[in-house]
Amino acid sequence: MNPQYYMDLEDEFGAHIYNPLDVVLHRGEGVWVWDVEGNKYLDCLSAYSAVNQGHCHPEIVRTMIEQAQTLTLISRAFRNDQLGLFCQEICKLTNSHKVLIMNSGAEAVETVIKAVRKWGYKVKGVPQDQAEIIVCENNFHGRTITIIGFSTNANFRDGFGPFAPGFRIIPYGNANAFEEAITPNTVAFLVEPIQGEGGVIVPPAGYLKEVKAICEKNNVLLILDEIQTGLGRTGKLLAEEHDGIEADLTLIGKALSGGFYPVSAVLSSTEVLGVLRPGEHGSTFGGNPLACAVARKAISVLIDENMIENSAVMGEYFRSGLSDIKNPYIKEVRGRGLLIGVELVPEAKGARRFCQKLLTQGLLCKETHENTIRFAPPLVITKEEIDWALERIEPVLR
Ligand code: IF1
Repeated sequence: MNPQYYMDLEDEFGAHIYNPLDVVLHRGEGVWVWDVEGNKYLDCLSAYSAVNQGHCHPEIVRTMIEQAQTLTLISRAFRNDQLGLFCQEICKLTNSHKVLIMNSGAEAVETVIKAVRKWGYKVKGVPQDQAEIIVCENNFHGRTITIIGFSTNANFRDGFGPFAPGFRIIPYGNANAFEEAITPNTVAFLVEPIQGEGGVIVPPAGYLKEVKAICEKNNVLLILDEIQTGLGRTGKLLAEEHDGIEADLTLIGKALSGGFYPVSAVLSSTEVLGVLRPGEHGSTFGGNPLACAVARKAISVLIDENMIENSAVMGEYFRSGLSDIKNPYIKEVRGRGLLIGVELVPEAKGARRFCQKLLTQGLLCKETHENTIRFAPPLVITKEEIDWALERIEPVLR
């Protein structure tokens, strides 16, 4: 069928919560996707970094089919033979002692808010219901009421109040502002190592290291939201490695399942996650055998096929290729690994029209924060595929 048929159906029966580009996709393989008319595109968004392993990775497909024919969901009222193996593997990989498995990224964020508040009351001695969590301007941590309550983006929060109290907003990238915002009731600092939706904002070198030291001095927990930056996206398993630190709690999601299934996780220690007792948290699908089997395989192909190293090398190559484009429209090329933002000057009149033009040239990109084009292809991308992309990006930006 022609794409208009699908677009009309979606527009008539689907809630209009997105403003998608007019392309109807049908199939994906590696970095490539095809629309319903057979046109081929290089995916430079990777479903917002949920498809780091490439579309429909054959190994994960095989594992998903096998597990789906064996056991998918039996609730946490009983144990299953995939959860313990997944918990051990993900803890060992990230040097964590305890992990709590959830489904969406926002659920992991909501979970960590519950855990650090309870830690504040039970361990730090903060008075009941007085816990404060510090967050940054331009943050993106999900779409639930609690989370949009501390968003600074009017689009994400207008019309959805009233919101949950207990959050304090500071500028991103400024360790002094963080130290000044701490009170005796502060239990945690929730921050992205690189602000994805905020426009691929990389903080000053050493920011996270400074922040970690301030946390330790003030008995405040550092929560790094690595749901977008984690699992190889920035050229390291976790973006925190660029600063040589370990967060007290780390959130991962998206590519944790290779884009096959919603799986998220809160990685931490016994001291913090130990404050949650049986019956105090949970979810129908959290930690189910299908999710765990898929996630185990998604992690193992990420490591075995050397995708993290490839992200570092190809990210460098892609960023330098973009920086070589001499064009008055380009204000800055920034990012780490294969999380790249090309910020355009205001005279370029916004990034969306370039994404529309790139679409006609066979590239799928998404603007972030009106003036920045985000380039985040799957981590399996090759040098030849980047050259193919650059050959098309350069004339469009001219
Ligand atoms: C949408 C943005 C990206 C995230 C970080 C938590 C979550 C996300 C750092 C929540 C999710 C997604 C959500 C999706 C678009 C996309 C997005 F534009 F919204 F902000 F990537 F930048 N922490 N980001 O990036 O995870 O509940 O979605 O599984 O909502 O439009 P989720």
